[in-house]
Amino acid sequence: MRLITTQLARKGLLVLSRAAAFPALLATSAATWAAPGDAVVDEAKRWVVNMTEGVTAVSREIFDLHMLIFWICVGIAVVVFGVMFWSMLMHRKSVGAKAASFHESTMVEIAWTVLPFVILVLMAIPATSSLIKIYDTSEADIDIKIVGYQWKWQYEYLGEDVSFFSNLTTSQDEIYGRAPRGEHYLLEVDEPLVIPINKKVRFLITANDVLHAWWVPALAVKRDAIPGYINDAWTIVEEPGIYRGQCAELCGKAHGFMPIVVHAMEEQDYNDWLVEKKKEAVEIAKMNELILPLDEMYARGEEVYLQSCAACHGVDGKGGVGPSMVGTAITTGPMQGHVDVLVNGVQGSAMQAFGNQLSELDLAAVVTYERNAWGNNMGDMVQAVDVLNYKKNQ
Ligand code: HEC
Ligand SMILES: [Cu+2]
Repeated sequence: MRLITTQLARKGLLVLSRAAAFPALLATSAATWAAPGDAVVDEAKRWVVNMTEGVTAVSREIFDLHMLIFWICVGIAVVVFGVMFWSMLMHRKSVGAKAASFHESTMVEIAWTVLPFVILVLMAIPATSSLIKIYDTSEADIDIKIVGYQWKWQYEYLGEDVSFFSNLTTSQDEIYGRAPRGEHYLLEVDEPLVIPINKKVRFLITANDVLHAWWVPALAVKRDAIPGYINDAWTIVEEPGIYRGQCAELCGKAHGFMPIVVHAMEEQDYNDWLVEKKKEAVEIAKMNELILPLDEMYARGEEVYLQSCAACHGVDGKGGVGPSMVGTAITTGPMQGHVDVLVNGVQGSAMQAFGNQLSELDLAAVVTYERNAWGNNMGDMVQAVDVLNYKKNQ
């Protein structure tokens, strides 16, 4: 009996220590010191000690749970250390204390098995109820598919024909210390995810290449993005504002360079934005019919290159993760092959297919740029319509 209770007691303690770790795990999803939304906490408060409360009912609930468990832990610590220090002080040898000679008290062993168990169950009740809420993605007003790429995010508004990529806009100069860092260093993008406030937005999260994780602390949303799987999460933001986050799964060289920016706005503003976005898509389609002169294609191509390619092929085209673009068989070879690499990528390498990521015009521009930049001086060019035809005929 005694042996059994001792073992039980050990297990009890083990379970208790696990239980203590559990809220901490939960907490990371709402967490902490990374990048709270601008509307709630200004950047100066970025490194405060405690978690931020966030801006949704769920994030506040996770925060409250975190505080509750924290105070339970504090209570346990006070009692345990209190008894320990009191015993050491009051029963020390110099005041003539005599050690008791009993061994293995069944009463005590049962108590320290049952007590942690009860505490554990009490902690599990609110934790489970929060978990159930976090995972209840039913009855959403808006569905947004989020796809992680090396190294950017794509947002697709399901049923709305609106889809775009969100790229880091922090300049290479800031990154390499040639310019002072801006306020939102590495937490700024060209196109934020836009959502309306007070609507249930469901995120369907997946990845195109390797594991990523979509994490916005202020919304208490953190979900793995896994190729071939779709994970879901949801949020209802109550306050308009800009909330920032990051990829939270080590995904390669530029893992730290694929931030998330969520712009929550009034429903009317959101609807206006959506209409504007749809118009833009029509305009892009129209632009694909344009025939532009070389200098315009070159200038546009340079922009595209710096935004989408320079991270791997280098600002100067001399390479990095990807090979040099200077005078290669592709960049100074037949046009067809060059367009093919861009549209279809190179299977099994970091060179992804840009066919669906960039407009035909941008694809044509970047090919034109590469063929004429860095002394490649081919003097030739591709137009959007050529890329369009290439796509159609393959
Ligand atoms: C994630 C890193 C990455 C990004 C971003 C990237 N590339 Fe690449 N690229 C590569 C790698 C790696 C290769 C080599 C593929 C192989 O052959 O194995 C490559 C190959 C190429 C080639 C063929 C090179 C040759 O001469 O053999 C071209 C052309 C090219 N990329 C253009 C681009 C352009 C234009 C962009 C931007 C729209 C771009 N790449 C974006 C990694 C990247
Ligand atoms: Cu990532």
